Amino acid sequence: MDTTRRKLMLAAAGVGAGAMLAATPARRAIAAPEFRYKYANNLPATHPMNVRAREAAEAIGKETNGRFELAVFPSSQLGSDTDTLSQLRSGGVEFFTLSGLILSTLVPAASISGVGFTFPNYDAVWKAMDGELGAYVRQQIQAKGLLVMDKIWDNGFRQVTTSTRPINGPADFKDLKIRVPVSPLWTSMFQALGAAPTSINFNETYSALQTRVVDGQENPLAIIQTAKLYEVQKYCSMTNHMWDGFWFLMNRRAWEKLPADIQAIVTRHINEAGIKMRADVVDLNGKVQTQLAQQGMVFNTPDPAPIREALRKAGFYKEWQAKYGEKTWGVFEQSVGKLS
Ligand code: X2X
Repeated sequence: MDTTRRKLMLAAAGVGAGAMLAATPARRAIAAPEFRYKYANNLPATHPMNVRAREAAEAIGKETNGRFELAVFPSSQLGSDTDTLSQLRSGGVEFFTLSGLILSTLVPAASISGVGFTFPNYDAVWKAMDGELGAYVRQQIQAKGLLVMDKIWDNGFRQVTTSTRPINGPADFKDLKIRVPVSPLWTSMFQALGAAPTSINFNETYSALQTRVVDGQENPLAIIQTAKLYEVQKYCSMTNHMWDGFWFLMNRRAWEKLPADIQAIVTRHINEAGIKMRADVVDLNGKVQTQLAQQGMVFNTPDPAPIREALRKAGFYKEWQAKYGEKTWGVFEQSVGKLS
């Protein structure tokens, strides 16, 4: 190496070291956190998921004296669900809430809570998801190298919206171009109903509806409202065809880096936020229908029985029973009762 180059390199190293030294006291002065972890999700900032997550982040900051900062990224700001799941696995993102149905691309059993018309009401949901079925799914998630909080966060019971027609019964699904999240169970269910489902991540759903790539979608009312889907949809049919929830997932290496006291504080506040958001979502889903109607949506409530029967006739339940296998299906039926 010639001397000029060596001198330049030494100079560069010197500047670097000097800058680092200079930065240290400044950073102390503003009390930079020891840990700054990212929490990504796909919902608008106004949805209870993000309202409660921001509250939890603040409480965690206070209780750790600023040692731990939880940075909340709503609206798929860090990427689509599919992208974010990869980032979570690689450690680019530390926390992520994801529907069990979408997570099933990695953990097949995780979609089981989304089998159509499983839960008659929330009592049945929490009994299963805070009970044995949830524990079983969490085990399966951990077997794939991810960690997960105990309390699943609520998405809600899903309703069908379209720009073309209401769903009064199974016949109205025929050839309906409907957006579904990226998940084999979702696609299979709407195919069984005779619809033409397309897998689209949530961050592209509004524009897919607006440009008429698809004519319909299905989501709980709280999302139809907060994501403004009513702007690009006309009919809302209260099918309650499926309950959906979000597992609060964690990158294992990132989690294991945290001291036990910080882990305990984060765990407590995240689970508490999950419980609070469950109540908010139920509340919002209950009261937002009036608002959506004022914004021009036309509501109807079809009888669920013939829709469920159409699924059964198409062999949907049999097919998925075989796909999950005896073990998983056994835990499922123990939790929710016999399905077929
Ligand atoms: O993608 C959706 O429709 C959403 C927001 O409900 C889920 O995350 C499953």
